[in-house]
Amino acid sequence: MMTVAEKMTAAESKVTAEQLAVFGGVPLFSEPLHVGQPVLPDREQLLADFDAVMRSGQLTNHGPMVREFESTVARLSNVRHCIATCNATIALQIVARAMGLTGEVIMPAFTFIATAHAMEWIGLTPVFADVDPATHTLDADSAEACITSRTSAILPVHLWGNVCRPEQFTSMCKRHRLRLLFDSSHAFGCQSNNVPTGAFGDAEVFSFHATKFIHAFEGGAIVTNDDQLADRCRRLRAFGISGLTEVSDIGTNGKMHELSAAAGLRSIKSMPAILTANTDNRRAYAEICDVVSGLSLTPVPRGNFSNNQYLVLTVDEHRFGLGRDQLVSILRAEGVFARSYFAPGCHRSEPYRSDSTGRHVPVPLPVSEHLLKSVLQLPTGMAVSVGQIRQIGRLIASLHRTCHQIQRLWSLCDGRVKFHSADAAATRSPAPPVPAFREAG
Ligand code: T4K
Repeated sequence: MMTVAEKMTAAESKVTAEQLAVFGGVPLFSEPLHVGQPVLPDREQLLADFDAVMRSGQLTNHGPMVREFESTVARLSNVRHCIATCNATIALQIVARAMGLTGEVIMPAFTFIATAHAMEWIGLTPVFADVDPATHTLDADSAEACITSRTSAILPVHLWGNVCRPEQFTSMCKRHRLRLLFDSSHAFGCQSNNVPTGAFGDAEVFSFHATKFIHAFEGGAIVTNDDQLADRCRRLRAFGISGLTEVSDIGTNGKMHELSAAAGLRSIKSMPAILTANTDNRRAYAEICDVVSGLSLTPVPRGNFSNNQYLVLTVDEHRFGLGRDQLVSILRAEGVFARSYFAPGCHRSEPYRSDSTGRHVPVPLPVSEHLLKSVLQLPTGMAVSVGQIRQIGRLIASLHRTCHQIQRLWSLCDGRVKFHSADAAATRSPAPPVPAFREAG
């Protein structure tokens, strides 16, 4: 039986491949570190806010907390209207309906499935274009090549908080008379050339899901400077009702409730501290990439200010010595719950992959295909310390040093070490060690 101190030493010094948890060694972290672990607000303060909501008796239907949340988000985004919703997926649907979109909507193939499903759910056809290799956001030329007489809108995504070049898409949409809607789920608090996200295009949509930079447990928001569009979104968010009884539209129930708004407001108060932690963490991860060949950190585009909520690494298998899926499996076994968002890609997910008409994928997607196989996201946020990132750095450096040994052991395991291949089973705890390995070796 190892003592706690011995266990810690063993976990800290992964000098040889045999010491890796994936081959039966002691995991580096006994409590897994996650991508997107929510930043919890101060409990006392949040409970006091909840108590105020309860005492007011107004639990939902656009009460004072939601109104304050909306005005705060609008102010921070420098935009006239904010329409808070129960999540970003519903927000995308509401705004697409409010814009009167029809036919096809062009979006990146490399995004969370909600971008596509939100459109498909309301009878629109998602059309997937490729992304830029440096920023991972929608490639303007590829998007333009997808435009047909059926296209009604372009839906770029500020992926990882990297703000798409708005002027490029604005002029393209003007030229082709299309609506421009940004999926800004990752980009609350980000800026492009000192302009905050929120006022680009006809409208933008933020997500305030628990895993996001700023969260309301669940939540979303539509932001726009278009007065008419905002009015229509407000109506569609609440059943299409205008006034007390009159129904003027087919609406849904997309409202945010008061407790969510209270949590969102608390989260916004922590924004400076979260930004500092994310920036420090980014710096610590950048130091790892500086010294380990074959790993690169997705850069923040020039002129952008990022909330740094996602730390995205690209693995060059040839130079690093291990493939992305292999690295994710090894890290997870060590308690570093890396993700491989958004493999296998929207175009390879149902119902789009089985559609035989080809209408979803009219252009080649080489960059998306490459990124879907080579990028991973590492834990960050306030739940992860710079010290822990340095431990991850030492581990990764040692993986690179011992990659040949790892590959040899891996092949000896003869399939007992499972390659991580998709994030479907991602919420499971780290893979159990492979006890039979040493017999094989
Ligand atoms: N567009 C884009 C580009 C998006 O990325 C998203 C959502 C949307 C639209 C739609 O936004 P919403 O309709 O959700 O507002 C997450 C989120 O569910 C989803 O909001 C997000 N994007 C997507 C990228 O990721 P997972 O698969 O990461 O969630 P999960 O449950 O695996 O959580 C990650 C880790 O965080 C867990 O391993 C443990 C920890 N965690 C998570 C939650 C929810 C906690 O500790 N506590 C928690 O409450 O999906």
